[in-house]
Amino acid sequence: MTLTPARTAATPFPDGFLWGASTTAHQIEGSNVNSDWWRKEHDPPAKIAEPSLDACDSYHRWEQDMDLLAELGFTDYRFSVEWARIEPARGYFSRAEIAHYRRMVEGAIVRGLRPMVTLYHFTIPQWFADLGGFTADGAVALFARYVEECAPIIGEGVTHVGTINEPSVIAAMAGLANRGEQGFPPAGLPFPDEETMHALIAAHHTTNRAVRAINPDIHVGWTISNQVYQALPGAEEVTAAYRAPREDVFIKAARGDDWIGVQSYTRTKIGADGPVPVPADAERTLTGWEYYPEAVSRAIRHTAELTGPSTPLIVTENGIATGDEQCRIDYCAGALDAVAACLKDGIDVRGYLAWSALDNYEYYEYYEWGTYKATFGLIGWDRETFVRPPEPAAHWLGGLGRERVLPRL
Ligand code: IFM
Repeated sequence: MTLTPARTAATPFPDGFLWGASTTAHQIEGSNVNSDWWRKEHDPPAKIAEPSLDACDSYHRWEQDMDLLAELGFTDYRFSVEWARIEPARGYFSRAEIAHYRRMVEGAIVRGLRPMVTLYHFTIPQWFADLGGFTADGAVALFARYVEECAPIIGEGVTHVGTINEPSVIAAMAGLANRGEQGFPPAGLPFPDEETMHALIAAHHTTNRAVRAINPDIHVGWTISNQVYQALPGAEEVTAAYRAPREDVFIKAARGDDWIGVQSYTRTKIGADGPVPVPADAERTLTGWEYYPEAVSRAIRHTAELTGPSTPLIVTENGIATGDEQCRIDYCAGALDAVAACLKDGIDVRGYLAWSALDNYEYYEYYEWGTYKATFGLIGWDRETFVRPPEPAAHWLGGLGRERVLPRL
């Protein structure tokens, strides 16, 4: 079955536009046993709905995944390398895991997929967590040493490297943990741990330089979660104050980078007393978020305002958790209309990578990762056999990549 969107294609991709899908190691590889998340998933007080276990076994099946993406028409693949595998014990770097990720980079290139590599996407080695994570003494230097050890993976043929994924969410989770709280509030993000925030910004700047030292031709950036905070009438100042430590500080830290990743899915309305929960009658996705395809355009415009014209933008995540394929196509078509409008307005958007290539270990309601029920995948998979059928949206989106056009407004 191939579903088609209501709109027809119109805007040509600019030259070199990245057209792909994103994943991350822990959410798809399976058995990430040396990571802090694996430990948390098996810790009853953490109340995680289900552990990640095998995930979709992409650690062993990455070639099939890349075959599918290339056959579908995508030209770019964003994936992460897993620090907990590469450095499972402090100072011990696994040559086998480094070779594994290098094979993935080369495997992408031979299939015509440009690899975009994330160095840190939410999971850290257990030994690093035990030290105290990013606020421990010497933490930034330890992260930088790991990045330097990734040189054989990213040194040749990798065009884009992302240092840290969604630092605002990491700082928010650290804030929750420090206060002994569990679960996100019903709207908005928890207040961040400010020490973690500053450490992550320092880690980004340090490793940005480290990656350039490995290969100055690599385009380095980081990828920022954008909650599309919208002020209700009269709440403009409250909104700006709410957003500043949760989002703007990380966007501003990207000034001067080669690019910044924009990641958005929904919006958050802010009233005089702070975030307003999504009304009960609003259309929601499987994560409980409001259905709001325009999010990406709001996120792009806000990011561009803060970084200025000299920092190109790439949509590094955008998509929807749904079991309804027509809904997935409609959401993506709406989002791409918005991207096309931003391009027409002269904003320097250099790519669109959908979240996610595969169904994966995800958010649930207002909690952190912990379920396979929130299906974001362009490609599904059977939990017994791991057989991976592409969804109709994958054929549609990949087809746009072949045509090199975006939907019309
Ligand atoms: O799955 C996550 C990803 O790890 C970070 N950005 C949001 C995605 C969708 O929930």
